[in-house]
Formats: sequence, C-alpha cells, structure tokens
Amino acid sequence: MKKRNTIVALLASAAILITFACSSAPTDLSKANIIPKPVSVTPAGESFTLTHRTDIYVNGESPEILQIGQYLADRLNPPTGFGLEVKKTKKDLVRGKILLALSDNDPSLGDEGYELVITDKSVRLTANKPAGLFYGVQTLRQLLPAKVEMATLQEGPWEIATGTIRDYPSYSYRGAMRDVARHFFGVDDIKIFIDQMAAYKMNMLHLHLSDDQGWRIEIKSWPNLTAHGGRTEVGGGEGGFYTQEQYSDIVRYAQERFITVIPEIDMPGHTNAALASYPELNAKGSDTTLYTGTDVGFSSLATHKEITYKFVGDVVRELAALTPGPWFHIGGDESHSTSLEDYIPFVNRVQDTVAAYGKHVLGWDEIALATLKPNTAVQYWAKAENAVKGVAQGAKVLISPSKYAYIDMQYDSTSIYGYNWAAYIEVDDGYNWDPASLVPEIKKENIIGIEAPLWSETISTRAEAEYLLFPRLLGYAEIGWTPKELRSWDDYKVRLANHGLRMKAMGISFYPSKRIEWIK
Ligand code: NGO
Repeated sequence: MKKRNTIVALLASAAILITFACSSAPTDLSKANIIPKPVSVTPAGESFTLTHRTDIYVNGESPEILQIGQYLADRLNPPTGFGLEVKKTKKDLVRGKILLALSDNDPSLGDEGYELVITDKSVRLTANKPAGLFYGVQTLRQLLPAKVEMATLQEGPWEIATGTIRDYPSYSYRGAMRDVARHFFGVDDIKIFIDQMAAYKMNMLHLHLSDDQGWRIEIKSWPNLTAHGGRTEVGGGEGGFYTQEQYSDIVRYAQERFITVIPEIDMPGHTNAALASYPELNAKGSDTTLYTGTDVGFSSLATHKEITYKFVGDVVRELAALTPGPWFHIGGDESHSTSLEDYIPFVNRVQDTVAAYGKHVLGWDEIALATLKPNTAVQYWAKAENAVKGVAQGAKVLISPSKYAYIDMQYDSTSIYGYNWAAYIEVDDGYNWDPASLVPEIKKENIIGIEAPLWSETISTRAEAEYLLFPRLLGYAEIGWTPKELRSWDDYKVRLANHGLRMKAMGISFYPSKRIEWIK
C-alpha cells in the first residue's frame, strides 16, 4: 500500500513538473495589467509561485489587518484550493509566505498608499494604514491570472512577476453613485457593486435614496415615506426600500472594503415621493399620487412651511445616525419649481441642519447659488459657472461632469440602455479627460476627487446596470487614482483589453466596446 502511495506521489510530482515546464511564468512586472495604473513599478525579472504552503502572515496591532488577511485568503482559496491560513507574526519578512505589515515610517505613501515587494521567495506588502494594505491586496489579485476571480477550483500555476510596486492615489474621493430611486436595487445588488468598486480601489459610494419616483430608506419618524412613497418606480414596478437594518448592513459591508457610504436625500426638488406620502409638505394641495414617469423639475417641498424643516431635521437626524462617513448629500439639483428667492434660504438652513448632526454637506452644483458653509462641497455635474461660484466661496469641488462622467450616458447610438442628453460616452471618451483641466478656475487643489453617477431611469436589473457601468467604471477609477502624467489611452486600452477576462471571471456583464481589442 505504502509503495503504491509513493508511486502515486511520484506521478503527481511529475505532472506538476510538466505543467510548470509548459507554462511560461511571468517575469516582467512592468507588463502586468494593473488598473488603476500604479505610481511606480520596478521589475526584478523573476517570478514567485503561490502554492499551498504560501500562508498569509500579518504583522500589526490594528484589528483590521487580520480582517484584510482573511479577505485575501477568501479571494485566493476558492480558485486555488490551497486552503491558505492567516497567521500573526512579529517578523518583517517571512520566507515563502505572503506578509502584510503596518509600519508608519513611509510618509510618501500617505493614508491609502502601499508598497508591494515580490521576490522569488516571498511577497511583502506594507502600508501606513489598513486602507493601504487593502489596496495592495487588490493589486496582488490583479497580478495573478484572471481565473483567480473565479469562485470555483481552477488549475494553476499561480505565478507573479517579481519586483516592487509603490503606489498611492491622486485624489482622496474616488466615487460612484447608484440611483436606487428611479428603479430600486436591493441589498445584494449593491453589495456586489461594492465588491466591484473595491477591486478597482474606489472608496466612496453615493446612494441617491430619494427622488420623485420613490423613497428608498426607512425613516422611523415618518413611516409613510416608505409605506407609500417606496411602493413604485419608473414604469410602475413595485419599487422597494431599505430598512434601517439593511442600510446599516450595506454601510458595514462597504466599510469592511474601505468604502464610505454617502446618503443623498434630494431636496427641495425631486421630492414627489415624499410629497405624495405627506401632503402637508406641499405648498398647496393634498395630492398623494405617486409618479412613475421620467420628467424632472416639477416637484418642490414647501420651503415656507415650518413642517418642512421638522421633516428635514428628522430625516437628517435618523440617517446621519446610521452613517459613519463625514458626508450627507442634500441634492439641490433642478429645483425648477422653487424660486431662487426660496431656494437660497432653504439651502442655507438645511446646511445648518446637516452640520448640527455632525456631517458635511455635499450638493449638486446649483447649491453654490446659496451661501456655502465651511466644509460644504459642490458636485459639478452641469454648470461650470456654479462650480466656480463654489470655489470662489472657498468650497471644494467633486468632479462629475455629465459630458464625461455620467455612467447613464449611452456609448453610442446603438446602445440599448442609457440617455444621450449630455453626450455619447464611448470607453475612450470616458477615459480621456482630466478633472483638473476642465475649468481654468477649478485647480487640482480645489478638487476632492471624481464621482461617476449611474442614474437609473433606463435600467432596472443588475445586468443592465453593469452594461453601463463596465468597462467605463475602471477608467473613472484610474482617473481618480493615477496621476495625470501616467495616464494614456494607448497604454490603458491594452490593460483594459486584459481585464475583459477578469471582469468575465468576476461575473460582470460588461459592454464589449469595439474600441478595445479584448483578449479572449
Ligand atoms: C440629471 C438629473 C437627474 C437625472 C440625470 C439623468 C442631475 C444631478 N439631476 O443629473 O435627476 O436622473 O440627469 O442623466
């Protein structure tokens, strides 16, 4: 029996040797197709092989570091079948293993940067803060073959080119917005999206939680908002909403992936769902009719009534208490049914309310017509002159120009979903621009970052959302992370072509743009 086992083992080793001999291990780290492109990559010309012995060691006191180690193990174990374990160590290097270590002696990496040193014997990932380790882990994933993204057992070998990557982001706000008001998307869809964002080092998820067509977050002191206002959506479907527990679950899931959730309650316009749920919030009338069309600009909270401010105060209080991040988005766009004389004092007062509950205000660029409080930031989507007014008041700008960054814009005239009122945005159009070169008065130091909003009038399923989101989201992730000098379409399109297989392995239904020579 023993002899037979030995023969079996010998045959297995021979098979492994043959597999290794046939595969050409990657040895040039500079050829790795990493998105977003790292700040610096220094190849060392050899390769490292991940095996069942490559356990993950963590060195650092932060509770998050174990969690990041486990996150990496959870990504690697299903496809490799290696059953890698996460172990604590006090050492700076562990031969033959992957080491994640916190050491705050590398100021140039900042709070989100990392250094990844790969030799033929070990992988060493260091960062000042847990977020940096998390991003380093994302890079490590991308250095492995695309099938590492599969949830089922795949054949190796699992090889990585050696060298050193030092990397940190250009902007601290790298975001995407999901409109769950026009069509509702459930917790599971949003969690999948959070994982997709995390893979590309994005860190801010803006949830557009209310609009004319639906109110999507439970507010305990105003229950009819969801009981009535959450019951439909564009086209008359059944709508839906998040309970506070579900919202907290999303926030937690995002936090574990270093993503901050920013809730938006759009006001004073885009409020039909609230007005229909509580008619006393209307200036006049008592209409309780829900709206399932796609017009904008027809609704307004009654800015002269005190009940409106009681309502806003309650909503902000409940939602701020569930939101650990610093931002609260008050919308403020397209208030065509509110006169400017009413709009300005409304926005001024709501900023105070948000500040009273400990949050900073974000708002669409129209809010710059009001008097901005310190820390209020303006999201530039339509009018440069509004954003410039914000800058003149000392506000920071979040860059989301509809012409370049609206993910609900169609790729071209053949696109099945999306709008084209701002532009057609093919994959190269979405990539080939720079946030700090759009408007002369808005310089890099005025900008907190970039956000790509996905409005959902024309989409209602995860696959439809992914068709618009991917592959463009990867380009927005790169614009937010990679310095302008290192970005070029010619280089990006090759890396993106390689990410087709990776997106496929992740189960993403992306739009196969003809401008990319996808690797099959
Ligand atoms: C606009 C409008 C939204 C629409 C979107 C459609 C802003 C800030 N307000 O963007 O209500 O859904 O366009 O592209």
